[in-house]
Amino acid sequence: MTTPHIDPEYQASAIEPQIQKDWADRQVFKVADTVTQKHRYILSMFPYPSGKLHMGHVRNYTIGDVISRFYRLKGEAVLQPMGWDAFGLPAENAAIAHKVAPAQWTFENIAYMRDQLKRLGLSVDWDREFATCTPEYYHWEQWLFVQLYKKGLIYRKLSTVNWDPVDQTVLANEQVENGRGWRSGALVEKRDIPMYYFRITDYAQELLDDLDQLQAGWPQQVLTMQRNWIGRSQGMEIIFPSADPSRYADPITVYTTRGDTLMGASYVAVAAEHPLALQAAENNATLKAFIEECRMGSVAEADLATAEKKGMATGYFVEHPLTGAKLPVWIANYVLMSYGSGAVMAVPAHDERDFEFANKYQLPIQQVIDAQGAEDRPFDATVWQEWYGAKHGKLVHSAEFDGLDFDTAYSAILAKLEAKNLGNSKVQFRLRDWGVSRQRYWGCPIPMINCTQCGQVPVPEEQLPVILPTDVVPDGSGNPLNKMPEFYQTTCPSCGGEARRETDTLDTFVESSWYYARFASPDFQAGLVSAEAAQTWLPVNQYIGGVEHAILHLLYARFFHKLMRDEGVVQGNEPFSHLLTQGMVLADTYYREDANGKKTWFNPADIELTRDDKGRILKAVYREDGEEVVVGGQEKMSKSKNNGIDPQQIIDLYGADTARVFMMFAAPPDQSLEWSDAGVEGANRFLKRVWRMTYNFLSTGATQRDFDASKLSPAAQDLRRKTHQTIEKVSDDIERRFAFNTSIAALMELLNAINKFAAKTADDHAVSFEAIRSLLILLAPFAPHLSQVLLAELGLDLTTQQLPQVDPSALVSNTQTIVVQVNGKLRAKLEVAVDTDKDELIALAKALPEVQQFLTGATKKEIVVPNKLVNFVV
Ligand code: ANZ
Ligand code: ZN
Repeated sequence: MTTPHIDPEYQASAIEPQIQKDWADRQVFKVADTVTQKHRYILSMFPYPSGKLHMGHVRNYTIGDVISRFYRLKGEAVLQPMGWDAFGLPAENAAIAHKVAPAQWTFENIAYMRDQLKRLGLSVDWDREFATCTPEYYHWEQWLFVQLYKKGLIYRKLSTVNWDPVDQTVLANEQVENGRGWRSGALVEKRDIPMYYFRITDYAQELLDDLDQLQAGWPQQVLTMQRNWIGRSQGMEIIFPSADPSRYADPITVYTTRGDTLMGASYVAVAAEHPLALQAAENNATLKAFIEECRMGSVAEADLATAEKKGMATGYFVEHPLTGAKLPVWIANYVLMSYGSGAVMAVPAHDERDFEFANKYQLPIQQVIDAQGAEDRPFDATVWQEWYGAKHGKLVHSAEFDGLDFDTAYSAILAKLEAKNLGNSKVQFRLRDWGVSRQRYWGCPIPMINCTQCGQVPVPEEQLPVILPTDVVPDGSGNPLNKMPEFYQTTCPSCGGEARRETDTLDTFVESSWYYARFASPDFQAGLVSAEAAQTWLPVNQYIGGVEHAILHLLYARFFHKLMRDEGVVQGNEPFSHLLTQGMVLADTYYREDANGKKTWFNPADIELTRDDKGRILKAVYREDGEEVVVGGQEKMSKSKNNGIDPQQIIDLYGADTARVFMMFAAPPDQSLEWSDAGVEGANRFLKRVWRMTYNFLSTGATQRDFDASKLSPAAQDLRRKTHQTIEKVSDDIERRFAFNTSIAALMELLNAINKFAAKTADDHAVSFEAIRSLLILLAPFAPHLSQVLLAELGLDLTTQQLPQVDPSALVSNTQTIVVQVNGKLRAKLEVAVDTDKDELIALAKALPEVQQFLTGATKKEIVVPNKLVNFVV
């Protein structure tokens, strides 16, 4: 016996800091900007430095780390970086609340959270860390902005914002509460101010088409969300000439996907901002008031769809392009200025919104599509959808087009319109250009200069970056940059005259749209990313993050990749070849309700539970006052339900390895994970048992040694088989389907098998060694600290280990089951060695008591199918 020099008991707090220091000292996770060996880029969405880590972070970064460590074990060079999405509103809010500069607040948070991340034991190349709020980073964002502006891919136009008249500041949508400013409580007004826009619509078709390239690597659900957001629609533009050109010369163009219903158009509706509406309102105070009312309302599409339909006649008329009939033009609140041409041909019989509107204002409703079999029923407003159906069908009441089906009618009507120059085929996208100006301080300065002579002039490249002053404490009353002449006073690069620097900053989505590229060469001084580094590391092989970013962030990052590609900075069409969207982390909720129905939420950490023997909660008590609380069920961890569990507490109590194993074991990564104290304890127990088992093995003094696999005892062969089955399963589970939970379950089984195996001979110990070594290496992606310590005791350095290889011969089972029948009826089963000969099988079968009782008479025939069955015919 020998005494190992590790503790007999697993002490995470004693080993984790030591191992983390070792990784840092030896720079184990450092990779170069360019490598030639097989390599892989694994990226978890970088965090906003909000103050401290939450469980969602821990899950996200553990998933990325398990994948990174797995591929490192496969011998690949893995880039796993970490940084900070460091601009944004919370820093300004903190500044207002605590009178501390956003920069200081941000960097303090970063320091704290970096420490927390390091304590999770992530295999990150920390030399690549950056924060997006540093000039070294946003320099290149500004550079790209200038290039795109010069190319016409960025433009400036007026747009409507929420204006707080007391604070004299622009409010983000989430800062407006019930129509009032969140800080001042003043009634919010709408204002039109100039803003910069990225022409993302120029890329709409490509953003849609390239989703096909992601088919294999992205969740279907995310691809669908992207597709819907881009919203390609195939339709036609139809021109309705003015019926009275002396009053209004321009025709009205509408966009429709239902050209087949043209003969049922009974009025035309325009948006409140449509030029014709504005002209009609010039001498009409009621119309003017109505337009103003529409402008004040919500601009969210979802609200518009459900809002009560409202409208007013303009007094203008247009001509139907085919019949020449006079149709009235109405202003309607359900028509968006920002979609199509801001005008629709209304077909009340076949469009629900038009129908509601026509009923309300007594406008004609004309059926033009046949709804099978329902024609002769009288019209009934309450069942109109059933009556007409919104679907395609044969045309009726449509003159020459009667009887045609959708496709033929559509083409025939389009052809006729085209011949008259009153229509054309048209593709429309729901996607809008991306407005990026924010009237905020804590963001990347927009590199533009406003000159009264020359207009908008981009900052010359050699003057970049435009540096954001960092010693500023905003007080909530407008953008402080507007009060800093030292920032905004400048000269025009074009005429040399006095000019004013743009004080708006960029939407923080811009920083997160290209950070993945910067990580490939974070110190590169001559551009966004070096060509060689981009060539090596891009695209990201595996991106991991929350599904809440499934639309905007991913769309903007895909857009930026294409912009950078067209700028010659990166290659390829897409930034992320594979995407994993992690599920939410849920926890129990506890509350009390007062007489007014107001709920107070209690943190699970402050609740004492009494359970029955099946683990069901009998009673939940708030520790502070010993009184009961109501158990509210599992919900997403959030501030509003006060059910967040602080990862730090778990790490302090059990160690990072336990937290990691629990998270990976409790649920597949893309599904919700229910927090459970019992689960955490279970994970911890498992690691303790691994430690104990290894300790006991070390105590025997056995070491690695070769053995002849064919000469092992059956029990030793069984353990070998289990070992190699586990290697095969875990490798496959991780690589092919990210099934971390079943991988850990397999490792638990292997541990049991090792514990059950009573090693006696030197060969037995060698088989145990192989099993333990395999277990520890396979466990390393999940519990890297524990694995490294225990492997070191076995004389192995985890950081240079490779994934164990499956020995196919070890997988072959050396025994098998033989079915024993009497007169074709199953009577018993035999466990025998493979290829046991015929006579021995008969003898063994006959000896079985279950068989013997049927073999009383003479046996007529003995049938043996080798390796399968024995049948006695009596
Ligand atoms: C006539 C019609 C008849 C329509 C019918 C629908 C059903 P998607 O598929 O989303 O592109 N539309 C066009 N521009 C609009 C705007 N600015 N604001 C509100 N609605 C607008 O939808 C296209 C349909 O949305 C168009 O087809 C138009 O109504 C409406 F039985 O035209 B349809
Ligand atoms: Zn000028």
